[in-house]
Amino acid sequence: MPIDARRIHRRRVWLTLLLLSSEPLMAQTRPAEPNYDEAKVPSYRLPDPLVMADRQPVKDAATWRTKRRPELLALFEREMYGQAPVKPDVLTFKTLESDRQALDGAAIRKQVSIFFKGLNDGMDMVLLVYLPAKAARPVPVFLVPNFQGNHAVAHDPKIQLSTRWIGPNYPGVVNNRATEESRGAEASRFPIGMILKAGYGLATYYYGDLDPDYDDGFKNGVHGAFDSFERGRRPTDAWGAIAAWAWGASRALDYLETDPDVDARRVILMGHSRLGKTALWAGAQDERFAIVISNNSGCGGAALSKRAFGETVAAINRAFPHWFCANFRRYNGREANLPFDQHELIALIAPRPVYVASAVEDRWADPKGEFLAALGADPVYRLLGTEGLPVKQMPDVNQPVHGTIGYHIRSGKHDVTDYDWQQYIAFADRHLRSSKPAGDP
Ligand code: GTR
Repeated sequence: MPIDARRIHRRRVWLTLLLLSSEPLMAQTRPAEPNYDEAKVPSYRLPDPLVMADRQPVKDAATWRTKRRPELLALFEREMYGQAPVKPDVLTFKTLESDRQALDGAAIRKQVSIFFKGLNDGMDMVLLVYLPAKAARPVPVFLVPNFQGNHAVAHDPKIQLSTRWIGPNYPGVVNNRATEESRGAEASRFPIGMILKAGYGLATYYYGDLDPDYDDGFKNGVHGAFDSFERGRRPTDAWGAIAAWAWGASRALDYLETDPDVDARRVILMGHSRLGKTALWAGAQDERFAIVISNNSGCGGAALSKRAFGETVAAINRAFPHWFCANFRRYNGREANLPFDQHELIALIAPRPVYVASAVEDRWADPKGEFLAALGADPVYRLLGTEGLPVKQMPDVNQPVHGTIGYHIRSGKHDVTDYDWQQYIAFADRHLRSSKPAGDP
């Protein structure tokens, strides 16, 4: 064949291959209209958290603990979030800055680098900690990952400006880097004054310290640093970004355990939206967290997947292919095949107090699905001797319910508001103000 003809032939073959390969892909990725109609929610059966995979019933706390809980944990790990490495034994901490007169004397501030490989090699996360200056120490602490860098949680010029990649649409971010204009941009979600006044500390880390939130083929962040797979082939149950951000929450707690000003047995992990998903997964795995709070976490967080209301498994995997492990894609459009649902993720936190919060206008996150998942966890909480969720029906708007499972749906949109924080502080007071941390065996 003459060279030109060969070139044309090659191009034809290539085009045919491209068409063939992209067709199923296009069919799969064509955005489906989200369903917001209750009448169109598919009929589904929720798996019973108190029945083992081999259909044996779970009748006592010991069977839950030794058999069912590990079974469920492994299922979520394999099919959804992926497997994260264990705590590195070379973890080290370095206090970058501390001030016992911060925020006009109201707070102790600390900024601590947590080096994952024990080296100052860029593989670290920076934890920002504020503690009430006047409270009796050690104090309980809310640990809350942030979206825009530690400098964005308060108008405090002493907070180190993050130098990492940051999402492009945030205030003051230029070329995916923070500028001075970024300071305090996320402050409305971190009412530090309210938290300190209630006697709690706040610890926060930028989730992008663990893994930048875009699909980079798992080259950057902790994936790049820790992954070494046989022949470079990434297993279908390798950790996604949510698992990495959750792993960071546990590393933050590793540090907090060493801080004499902090009561590490009373650390409340709270996260919003994708970081609410993160909080639930971290809290499910790491039983050191005394309370776990999911704020508007939606699909892949507190909301039941099988309802396919608002954001669906296919929609989330399509928009964020790096969030979950590859196995989770098998359930795109096939929620009925999921051998678990998110009520069982919440149940993994039992008997420790857990709080699920929704917002009326946050239909994308399926508030009803979030409530039903909290309710679906209730039998496990009761088996373990707690009061579980004290209601069977979804409460009215702005009528919080605080059992061992807490729930509220507030008016307004997808966000974290002072109202939400008032509930979280009241919930934490209720469970942690006694001498013995709740859920302590
Ligand atoms: C949305 C996503 C949600 C939620 C949210 C957020 O785009 O579909 O699952 O995580 O982002 O994190 O703000």
